[in-house]
Amino acid sequence: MKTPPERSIDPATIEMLSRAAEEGLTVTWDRYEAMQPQCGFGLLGICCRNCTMGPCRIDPFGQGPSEGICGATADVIAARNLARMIACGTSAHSDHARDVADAMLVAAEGGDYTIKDERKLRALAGEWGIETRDRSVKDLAWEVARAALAQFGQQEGELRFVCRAPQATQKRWRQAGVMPRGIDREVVGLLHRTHVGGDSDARSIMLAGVRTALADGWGGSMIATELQDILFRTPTWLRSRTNLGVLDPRNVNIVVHGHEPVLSEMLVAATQDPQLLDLARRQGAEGISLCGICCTANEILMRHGIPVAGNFLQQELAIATGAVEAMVVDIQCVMPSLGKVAACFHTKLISTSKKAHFPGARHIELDEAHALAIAKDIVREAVENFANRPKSGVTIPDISSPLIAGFSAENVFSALGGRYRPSYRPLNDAIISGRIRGLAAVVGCNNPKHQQDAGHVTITKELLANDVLVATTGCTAIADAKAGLLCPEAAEKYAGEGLREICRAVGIPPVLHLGACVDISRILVILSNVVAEGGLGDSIADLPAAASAPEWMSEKAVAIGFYAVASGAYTVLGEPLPVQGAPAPLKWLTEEVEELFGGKFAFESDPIKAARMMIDHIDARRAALHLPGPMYPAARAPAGREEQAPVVG
Ligand code: XCC
Ligand code: SF4
Repeated sequence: MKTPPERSIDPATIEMLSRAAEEGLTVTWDRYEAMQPQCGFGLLGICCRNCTMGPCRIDPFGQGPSEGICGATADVIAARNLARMIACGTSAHSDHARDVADAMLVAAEGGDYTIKDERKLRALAGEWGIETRDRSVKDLAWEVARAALAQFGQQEGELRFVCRAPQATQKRWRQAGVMPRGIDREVVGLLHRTHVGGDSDARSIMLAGVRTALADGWGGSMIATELQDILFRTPTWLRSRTNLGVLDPRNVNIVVHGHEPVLSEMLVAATQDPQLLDLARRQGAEGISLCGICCTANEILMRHGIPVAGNFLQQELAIATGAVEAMVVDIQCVMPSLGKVAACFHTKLISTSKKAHFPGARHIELDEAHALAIAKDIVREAVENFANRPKSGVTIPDISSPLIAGFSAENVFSALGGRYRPSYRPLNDAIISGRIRGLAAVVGCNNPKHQQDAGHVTITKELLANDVLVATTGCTAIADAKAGLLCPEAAEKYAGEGLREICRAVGIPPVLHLGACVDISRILVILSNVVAEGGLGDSIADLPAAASAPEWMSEKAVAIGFYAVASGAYTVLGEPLPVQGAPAPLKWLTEEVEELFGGKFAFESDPIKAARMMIDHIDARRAALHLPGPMYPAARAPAGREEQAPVVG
C-alpha cells in the first residue's frame, strides 16, 4: 500500500488520508490498489464488447487472436473505443450546455433566474445575427437561448462558433471534412460508426471523432461558457482560497460538487438568506459556509469568490473531515462511493439533477422554475443537520492557500492593454519580443495512477521557470491554487525573468484561472484573439503554444484533447490514450494528424519531460515564425525541483 505522501503532494490530502487509514475508511486510492493488476487488454485499448458474439480481445504479443470474431483488428477496436469516449465526453459537456440554455429560457420567461450580463447577451446576439435594437433583455435572451438550442439539432451547415476560429484553422477543418454540423448529429453519427460491422477504418473513425470533438470545444462547451456568463455574469478577477481548510468548524458547511452552476448559483443566494442564517445560529452555528469540489466549485469561485475545498480526489476526504453538513451534487465526476462515506459521518448527500441519482443520497431535484425555493430547502436540510455533528471527531486540516481567479477571454489582458481599451497587442508584443516565451494550457483531472497534483504542479512550475505563461481550468487549476501558483507572488518565486517582469507590471499571477473544464472554450477564444491580433502566424497551430493534461482520467478529457489537437495544439498527456495496443491509431494520433491540423498528441508521464517537450515545441514554433529566442534564455530551475520526485504508478 502506498503511503499518503506517495499518494499525493497536497498536505491537506496527506493529512486526511492518514486519518482515513486510521479509521479504516476506504477511499479511491484503496480501491485503485485493490484493482491491481488492471486488465492489460483494457489498458491497451484492445478489448471489445460492442456485440454479443464477443467479448473479444486481441493478443498484443501475437500469440492469440489477432482479430475479433467479426474480424475487427486491434486498430479498429481501439479506434472505436476511443470514438465512444469522445461521444460520451462531448455529450457530457453539451448536455450541460443544453441545461444552461433551458435555464436561460426560464430566465426569459421570468423565473428565479435573471440575465446578469446584458452586455454579453447583446454582443452574442449581434455575433449570431440576431436583431438587438429595441429588444427587451428577456425577449433577446429567449431568442438567443432558442438559437443556442438549435445548435444541438442542426442537420447541416456549420456550428455558429466555428467562425471564431482563425480562417486558416477553419480552412483545415473544411479540407479534412470535419467541420461540425450539429452537436447531437455528430455524437449520433460517431456512435453509429462504432456499431458492429460499422466503420472499420481506424483513420476514418478518428476523423469522425475529431468532428464530434470540435462540436464539443467550438459547440457544446463554448455554448455552456457563453450562456453561463450571460446568465450568471462574466467573471472578473477576484481573490479567494482553496483546500480543505476552507471548511469552517464553527459554521454549517455545505459543499457543492459536480459541474453545472445552475443550482449552485441559487445556493449562493440561499446561504445568505437571513432566515436561514438565523436558523443556523439557533442550531448553534455561527453561520453558513459554502464551498465546492471540482468544476461546480470553479464556476461559483469564478463569479462569486466562493472558496474551493478541493479537486476530484478530495471529494471523499472533504466528507471525512466530519465537518460537512451536506454535500450537494449535480452531474459528472461525482463518485458513487460518496453515499457510503457519508454514511460513516453525519453528512447528508443530496443529489439534485434529474440525470444523476446516487446510492445513499437524498434526492431534491432542481426545478429551474422554482430554483431559489429548492436551494433554500437544501440549505435548510444542511442547517438542521448541524445539530447532528458530533462534538468530537471533527478534523479539518488547517491548510488553505490564497488564490486569484476570474480570468476570461474578455478581461484577461484588459490590464495589459490599458483598462479602457482592452487589447491583445501587449500580450502579442510580449511573446514576439521573447519576454514571454510562449503560452501553455495545463488542464484536467486527478487520477490515482498518478501522485495527486504532482503532474499539474511540476509541469506548471517548469513552464513558469521557462517564461511560459500558463492558463488553467478544472482540477489542475485547483491543484495549482493549492500549491500557491495562482497568486501574483508566485511570479516572484517560480517565474523566469521575462514572465516575472510581465506579471509584476500587470499584477497578474503567472497562472491564469480560466474556470471550469467547459471554459477551456475560453482558451480557444483567447488563442484565436492572439492570432487575430497579428504577428504570430495565421492559425492556432502557428502559435508558440502547447497544451497538457498531466493527470486526466475522464471521457470529457478525451473529447477536449481531440478538439485541442484539431484546433492546432501540441497536446502532451500524462496518461496515454488507450490505443497503445493499436499501431494505426497510435501513429495517427501522435504523428499523422499533425499534417491535417497542425496539432498532435504526445504521451509522457514524467512531468518534467512533458514540460520540456512543450517548451521544445514552443521554441520550434518561435523559430518557424522567425521570432527571436527567449529574452532571458537561462531558465531557472523551478523551486521545488529538488523536492521528492513525483511518483507515477
Ligand atoms: Fe472532473 Fe471538471 Fe476532470 Fe476534474 S478536471 S475530474 S473531468 S472536475 Ni474537468
Ligand atoms: Fe467481437 Fe466484433 Fe463483436 Fe467487438 S464487434 S465484440 S470485436 S465480434
